[in-house]
Amino acid sequence: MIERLQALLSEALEELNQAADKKDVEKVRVKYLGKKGPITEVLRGMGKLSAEERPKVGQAANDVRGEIQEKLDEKNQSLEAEELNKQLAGETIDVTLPGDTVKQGSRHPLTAVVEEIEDIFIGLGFSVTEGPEIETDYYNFEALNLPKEHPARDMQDSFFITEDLLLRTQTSPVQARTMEKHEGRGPVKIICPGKVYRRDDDDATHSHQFMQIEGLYVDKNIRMSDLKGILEAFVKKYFGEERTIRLRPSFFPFTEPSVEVDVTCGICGGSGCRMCKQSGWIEVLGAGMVHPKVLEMSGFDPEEYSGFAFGMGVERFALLKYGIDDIRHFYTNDMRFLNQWKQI
Ligand code: 2U9
Repeated sequence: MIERLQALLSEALEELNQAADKKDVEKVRVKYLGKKGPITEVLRGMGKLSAEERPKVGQAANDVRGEIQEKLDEKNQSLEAEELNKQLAGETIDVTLPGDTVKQGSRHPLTAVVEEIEDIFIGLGFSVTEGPEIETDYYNFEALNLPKEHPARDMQDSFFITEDLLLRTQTSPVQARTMEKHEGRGPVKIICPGKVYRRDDDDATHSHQFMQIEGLYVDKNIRMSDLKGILEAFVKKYFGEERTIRLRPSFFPFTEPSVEVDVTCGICGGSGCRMCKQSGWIEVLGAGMVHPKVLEMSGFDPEEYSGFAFGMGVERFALLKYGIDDIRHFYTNDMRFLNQWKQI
């Protein structure tokens, strides 16, 4: 009986040696240790053995069963390790393969120009103030001396949301709100950048949505010469020291007197060319002394205080400085256009 058990052990170990995977190992287990296997059979037949033989055979059967089980476990472990190694070998990263390039974004050109202009005015002592793009009729029009019947309030020109709410047509309401907050005490020295909206057919030089920067300086004794000095300093810093400005009389409801501001042409230097329609000048800003009614409506005494204001379209400043031919480039997100602005 003991020899038979030894033979079974050798057979089982031999078969286990040949096992290629866990399924084969399981087959060996069922064959030798299963309920119908030869070792179970030996144990069942123990009753027929003599009292002397029984413990010896029992011990031997248990030993053989234990050893087979141990070898089965070992084999399973080594198969698992082999499998894992194979998987890891298949997953190794080839560090010599070319990587995926990370596409780096950049500031939108309009943002870059707004920040450039902001920096210049901060250098001239202005603070940057922002406000809502949805405005009330009062702040967008009334407080800026655009009374009810004024043509600029026409539904044809503005995007109204309700009878009283609209997308702001200029950033001036931010200045009106800021003046109100100052409760009649100067100075107010701010620039207000932001999106504005006007009903317009889009083309190379018009957009129904564009960026404005407006400025306001209210204090005692502010004069037209202060306005001219600030705008000249700004234009020289933005376009170049060789450029100069001139003021022409104009009209805006919120300023009196009002002016339009021209800069000497950057192409011909002022002698006249196609760019400036032979005039030597290019219009870039509107400005003026804040209308006494506007000061009064926002809580300032026009007898005590005066101020200047100005406004500019950011796209126009970007077009002129960087030689862009179509305002729509700023809004159509063509990567070939946007990628050219990484350096500014
Ligand atoms: C307050 C008082 C006065 C802002 C001003 C202009 C002249 C002007 C245009 C330039 C091109 C708008 O973007 S554009 O179409 N702006 O000409 N804006 S004075 O005057 C103000 C603003 C606020 C309280």
